[in-house]
Amino acid sequence: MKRTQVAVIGAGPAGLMLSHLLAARGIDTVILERRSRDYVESRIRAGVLEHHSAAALRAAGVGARMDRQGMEHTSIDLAFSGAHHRIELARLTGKKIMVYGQHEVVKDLIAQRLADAGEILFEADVSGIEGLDSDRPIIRYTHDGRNQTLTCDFVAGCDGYHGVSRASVPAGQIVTHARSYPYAWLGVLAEAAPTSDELVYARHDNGFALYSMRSPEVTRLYLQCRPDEDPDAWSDRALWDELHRRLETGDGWTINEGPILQKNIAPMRSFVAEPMRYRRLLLAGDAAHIVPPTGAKGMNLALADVQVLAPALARWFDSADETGLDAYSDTCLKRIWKVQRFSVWMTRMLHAQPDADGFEQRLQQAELDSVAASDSAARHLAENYVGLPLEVPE
Ligand code: RFL
Ligand code: PHB
Repeated sequence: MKRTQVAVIGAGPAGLMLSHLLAARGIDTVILERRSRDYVESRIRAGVLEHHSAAALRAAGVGARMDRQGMEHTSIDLAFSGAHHRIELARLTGKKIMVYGQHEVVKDLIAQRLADAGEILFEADVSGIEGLDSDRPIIRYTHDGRNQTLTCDFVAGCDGYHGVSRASVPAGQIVTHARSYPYAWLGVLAEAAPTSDELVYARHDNGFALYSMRSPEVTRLYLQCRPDEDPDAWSDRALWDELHRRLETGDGWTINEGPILQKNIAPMRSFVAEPMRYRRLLLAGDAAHIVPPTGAKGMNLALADVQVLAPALARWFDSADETGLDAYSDTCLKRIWKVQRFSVWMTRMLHAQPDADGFEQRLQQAELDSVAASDSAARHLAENYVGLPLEVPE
């Protein structure tokens, strides 16, 4: 039977960063990831790193490529009522954000784990966790076509919203809070040079649109759509026409078109599991919480969780001191609920609400006008967007 100190389920940002931070503290991990290395390294997802997340990657020694190839941004634009309004993040907060794809973060972390002789088992599908009440949990997984087991002191459930970790907790031990939204995002990756230095968040009567980027050659775009929409029902022409319509405001700025490399539907939900711990199982990242993507927070929350979790686990291994682990869930959840609130606020402010009456529509307009008209309202947005303070108990 294979054995490790912390069994990490999932090689997303949460699992990889946790394993890296624990290795730096001399703690042994095995990462079990159901997908192939190639799959996780090319999965297009988030694109924005908060100021803290970029700093944490740098401090952990995995920020060099990000600093070379990532794009530091000092502002974002809101487009509504036929005009662009700049939110000057750096002027309002003294902080910047980094536009760097999640798959690049994942690549950097995998390369570093492997260079440090860390163990990542790809195509290792976890089917169940046993013994969470004992001090030797057992993980069952299939790898190389065989049923295998891994024993450990702790299980880190970093396996996303649909993973097995949260589902392994006995009924009634974790409370979940959830909201769904009557829309989703149609994501488009295009080989087209970005024409804006900043991300553009557009509120249009046809629905929200977002203009983002992955590199000086690749644009990332999103359109609000119905949750059941078939991305293939959209021709490339129809997509570009709709993107022009929603993003351009008649001030001369236009978007570049180019070959569409990928189309996908990103579902939208809010979800929080409380607490984020059940005995020897610690949940982190999307396994514990989902925010709608309008605030660009999912990857950042995943990275924030493990910055709290790694020192807490290290304390337990060093001196059997459980105070960090006891505080883990409350420490994270306090910040997670603020981030959830911001993400919901941004979502409601910027999406066309299918069931909104005239009163709701005017409130939404007033919300946007307030942010554009007042430095303090803009600062509130900016402070949340660049990232709320993260207290990491050491
Ligand atoms: P991940 O990245 O989903 O990783 C979980 C991993 O667990 C594996 N797994 C299993 N492995 C073994 N056995 C099993 N039984 C397993 N079940 C699952 C999975 O294969 C996977 O590799 O979770 P993590 O690490 O918590 O990271 C969370 C982020 O991925 C997520 O929050 C963000 O991508 C959300 N998000 C955004 N976040 C941002 O911070 N900024 C953004 O700009 C942003 N944009 C987005 C987003 C998410 C999107 N989608 C697709 C939902 C844009 C989109 C379109
Ligand atoms: C992205 O580039 O994928 C992105 C950027 C900002 C968001 C969401 C996604 O709010």
